[in-house]
Amino acid sequence: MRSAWRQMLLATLPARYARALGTDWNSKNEINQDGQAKYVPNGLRVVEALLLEDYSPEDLAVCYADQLDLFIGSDTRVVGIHAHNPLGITFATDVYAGLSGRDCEPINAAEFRRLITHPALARHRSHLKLIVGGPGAWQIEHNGLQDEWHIVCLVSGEAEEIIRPLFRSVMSGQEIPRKVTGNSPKLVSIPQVHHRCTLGVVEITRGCGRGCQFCSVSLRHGKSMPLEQIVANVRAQAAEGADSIMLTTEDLFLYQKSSRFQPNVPALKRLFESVAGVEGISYIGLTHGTMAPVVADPSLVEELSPIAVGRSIHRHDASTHPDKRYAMMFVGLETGSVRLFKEYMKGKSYPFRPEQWPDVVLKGMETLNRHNWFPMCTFILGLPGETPKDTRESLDLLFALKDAKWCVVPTLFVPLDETKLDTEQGARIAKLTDAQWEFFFTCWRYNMDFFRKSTWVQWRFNVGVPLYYYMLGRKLFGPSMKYPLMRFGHCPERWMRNHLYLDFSGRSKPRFNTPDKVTIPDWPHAPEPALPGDWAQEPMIAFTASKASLMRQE
Ligand code: B12
Ligand code: SF4
Repeated sequence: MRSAWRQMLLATLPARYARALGTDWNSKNEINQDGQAKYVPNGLRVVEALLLEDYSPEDLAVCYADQLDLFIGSDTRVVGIHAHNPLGITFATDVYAGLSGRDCEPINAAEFRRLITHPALARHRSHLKLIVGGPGAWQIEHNGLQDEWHIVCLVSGEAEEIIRPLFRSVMSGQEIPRKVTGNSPKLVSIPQVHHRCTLGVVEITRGCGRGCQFCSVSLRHGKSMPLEQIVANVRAQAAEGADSIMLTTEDLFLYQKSSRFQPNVPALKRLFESVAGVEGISYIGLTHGTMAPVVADPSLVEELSPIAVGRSIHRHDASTHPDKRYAMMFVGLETGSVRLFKEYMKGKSYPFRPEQWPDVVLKGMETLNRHNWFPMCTFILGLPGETPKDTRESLDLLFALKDAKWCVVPTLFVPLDETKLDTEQGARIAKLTDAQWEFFFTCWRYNMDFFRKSTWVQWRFNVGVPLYYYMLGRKLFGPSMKYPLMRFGHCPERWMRNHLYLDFSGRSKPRFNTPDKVTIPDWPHAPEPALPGDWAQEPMIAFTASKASLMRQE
């Protein structure tokens, strides 16, 4: 599967219906002749590269759950598992599985359970130690499952500087702590990867610096990877058959930026050209980006488009590119409420003021769309203290984006571990207000209208929606979801006019309009968000990503 967008969405679906939905793809992962995984998440490849500094390739295997029996034996000493989202309790994931009832596990969680309870691990428990690390490792501690799953050590945070001593301790028979948290490593500690990563992930920057309070990666120190290392990692992907690369970053426009969040267009162009120039690479994909740089420097998107759009794997009829290609990038919009924006994410709009956020979003979307960038944007519902007025402001912004070329994914606030909001209450789907339901299903109505490939699909949804409501939705969530859901099912707007906040019947106009220009304010007191990192002049080196996988030590 080459579509990140599809993988993200499928991770969130209820496992119980995976087969019916055609998403029982986990066991179809590609493997090498010896049974090892062809590609795994980049974080796991980083772990592998670090271990290869101390052990020989014969001492180590990287595989999927289905091949565990081939690699775990009486001489296995340690098994390391990568956890991206092991219990499915991050933004978005449990929301969509939750629509089918509280006891419905998302696919991510069911697959992780299948891996961690694998009989091969149980059979050899007496002589091997189980270590679990990765961005979702915190979820296991959060739900108190470390002992039930016999995990000896949970590794959180960035692990470059702790992996080797940790594994050496295990191999020499020493006790290891129940939990280790890694700090941001020096750039030189991040190794080059040896093998292929899922989706051809190649990290180009790490960390962010805009300081959003709900975000875990905001705590990572900012770095740009050296171009030589990026290209070497791209070559490692191509050498093992990858034809597409996913440039991985919290914000594409931070790559080699100056100290004031100013995009470095020449460096970005060099990056794209260098990656596109590697033999065997036909496609380039992107992970994340922010809106503010797009508005602050409109030439940026134009300059990058020949490769970002021309080498994209995505196509859509709405694109004006000759091959109908469009560049896709994840962009966190999160809210239309300036009050919530100021409270939790004011660095996101820099160099613009938080009050300019709706204008930045609208202008940024216009610029992106003009150059055939159709972003996948997230909003967070239920941020701590969100009022109906805040939700209505998000609806107003959503209304103004009605004709945009994009995908919009509503998520529910989750207090991620080690973020500034980690002690807050998470939002619950069963407690969504009328306006939040309206926001939720209006987003999916937009997506259905923009991405629908056939009227047959839409027709099936239109029929399925009332059936879902009367057979399940009403019982699980009450009447608040009724009219928003009917909008998703394309019921005539005139039936809903008196029940919903936004009126799509054409009688009212959006409150916000795309401005001609958004002016960068004069900042009298240099209010740039505090950078937690060392974006400045570190030398340069690089790193890696994952799925469910393992290492073995003989
Ligand atoms: C690329 C990416 C994806 C890709 C590819 C995923 C893949 N399977 O490879 C796609 C787009 C498909 C994706 C999907 C999802 N993702 Co994602 N993804 C990322 C992203 C941008 C980069 C990951 C990466 O390669 N990082 C670089 C490596 C080096 O970092 P790392 O993985 O954290 O690894 C380090 C440590 O964690 C540790 N480590 C890793 N593995 C192991 C294993 C062991 C044994 C040990 C000891 C240590 C260890 O060592 C590494 C070096 O320090 C991150 C954000 C980020 N910048 O990290 C989000 C991120 C990891 N994703 C996230 C989420 C929520 C998801 C989804 C669940 C989204 C959704 N649907 O709701 C899905 C799940 C899909 C799945 N299970 O495969 C969250 C995780 C939050 C959490 N768990 O608390 C993150 C942090 C983004 C965010 N800010 O919210 N993702
Ligand atoms: S902009 Fe905010 S949400 Fe995005 S990575 Fe940076 S801190 Fe996290």
